[in-house]
Amino acid sequence: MKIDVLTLFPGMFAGPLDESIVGRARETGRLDLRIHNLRDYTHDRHRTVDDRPFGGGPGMVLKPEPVFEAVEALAGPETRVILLTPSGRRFDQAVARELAQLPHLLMLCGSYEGVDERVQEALVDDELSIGDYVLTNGALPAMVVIDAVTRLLPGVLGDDASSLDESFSHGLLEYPQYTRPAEFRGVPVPAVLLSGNHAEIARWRAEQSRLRTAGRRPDLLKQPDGNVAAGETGKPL
Ligand code: 4FL
Repeated sequence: MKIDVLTLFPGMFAGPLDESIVGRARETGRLDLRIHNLRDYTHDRHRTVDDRPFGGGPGMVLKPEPVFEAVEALAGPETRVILLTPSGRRFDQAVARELAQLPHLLMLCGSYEGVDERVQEALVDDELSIGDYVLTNGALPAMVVIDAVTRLLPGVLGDDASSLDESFSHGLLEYPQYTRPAEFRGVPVPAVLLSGNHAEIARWRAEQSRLRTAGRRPDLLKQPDGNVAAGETGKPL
């Protein structure tokens, strides 16, 4: 997959996307990620990217000209142009799965100020929010989306760390995990996990997932389309 990012803060992307699984996906060519400075698409001496809002009010608004020029230079017919904004649809695992199927994403990071509405109208295919809070700009949300999408790309996770058997792929929270030692500071690992009885272990884990989800995230049990387990098998939770 190819991902282009348009941002006022390209330096924020150095580091997080060079490490770990995303770093390896880039090294192996499964992710072709390019970070672009929106200021490079200005032409005036001050490299102006924003201006005061018509109608008054606080803050500044991203000007349309550099954004149009950049998107027209970077997007093709296969591109999904995504604006990261607190007023977008909520990003979740289902959206990550949807985006992971696409050949090319162009992610536009707004500033806290906002973007001239003509950009959304003419250029943006999809507006995404990672949650109900306001950040200083859209760079961190873009990195969150890139991370969640990259680990779903073919060949990025090994069989060991398959994305199929994990939290949210079933629409439920993950069951508790333990590793050695079998007793730590007087606290034992649940005996069933040491039993070698794989059917019993699977039953215990499913039960733990259900209890955990009901206790911590009852909202997940109520939204049918976020829930792959119910949606695909029709089985009751
Ligand atoms: C974007 C917050 C997506 C949450 C400021 C500029 C934001 C954001 N999700 N805050 N963009």
